[in-house]
Amino acid sequence: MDIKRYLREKRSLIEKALDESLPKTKEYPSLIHQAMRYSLFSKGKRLRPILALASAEVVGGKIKPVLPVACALELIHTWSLIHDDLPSMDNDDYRRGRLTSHKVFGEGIAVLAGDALLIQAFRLLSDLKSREDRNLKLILRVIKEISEAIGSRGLIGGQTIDLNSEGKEISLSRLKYIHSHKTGGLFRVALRSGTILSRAKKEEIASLTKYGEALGLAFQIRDDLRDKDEKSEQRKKKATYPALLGTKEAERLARLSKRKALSALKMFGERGEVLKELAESILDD
Ligand code: GRG
Repeated sequence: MDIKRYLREKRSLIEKALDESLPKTKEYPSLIHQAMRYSLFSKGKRLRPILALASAEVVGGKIKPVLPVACALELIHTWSLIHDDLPSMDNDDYRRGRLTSHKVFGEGIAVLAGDALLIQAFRLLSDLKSREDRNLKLILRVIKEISEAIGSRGLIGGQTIDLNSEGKEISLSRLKYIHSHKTGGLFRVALRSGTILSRAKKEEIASLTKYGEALGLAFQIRDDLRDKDEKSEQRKKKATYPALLGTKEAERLARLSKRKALSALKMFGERGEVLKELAESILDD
């Protein structure tokens, strides 16, 4: 399968749907719409929406009913990045190859742009006019799972423990908690949303959940390994897999997680090929 072509096609679908999902820049108050679009349309890889669409295809579902959920996940991801970059969090000046939102628009507008993206995600998820009634229960289930993945028991919980661990030595289980909640949760729910909306069987949902969890962990360790030589003061305060386990052990854990992700695809046979290739391209080792 030609994964590069697959990614190009899916990205173009997603970009168009994302554009339609937000108010135009000119709409009053223009400043907030400008800030929302500035962060959303910088160079994101769109991994979470692609995973949601691919998971639907793997279980024989259609793309169209999953597209609003895929976009909502990207809006949510962008909210988390804007807020993660704020001076009170990671204090980063650059994101996705350009200045962070607060550097361009000021801290107040950056906070609001993140909030507005998060709220627009739920507006999109609950936009039922084009949906069939028989899907309503499934959509509610997906909204619930996404809320759980990003609330105080999910992403915000992970960020809380991360903030509270800065500059301290932490255990491996705490590090795992931080990353499975900060990063893993959105991967996991992306895979689950696509399969739930495609009316997949329980065993299929369970296997793709395992794939999402293992992929999320491997992705986080790879990201830590790539950043490990970065010397910023903020980065040095952070606990990472290579800092805690050493580079070799972190690499071993990343390989192990990748193998786990791939073995969760066994039951799908050839249909799982796209997720296999996606894992290879995301983890590129
Ligand atoms: C909501 C207050 C608040 C905080 C958010 C979850 C979180 C806390 C922050 C996530 C920020 C972060 C840097 C997480 C590490 C995972 C990671 C490498 C994210 C970047 O994901 P990519 O590579 O980014 O998919 P692109 O730009 O391609 O979308």
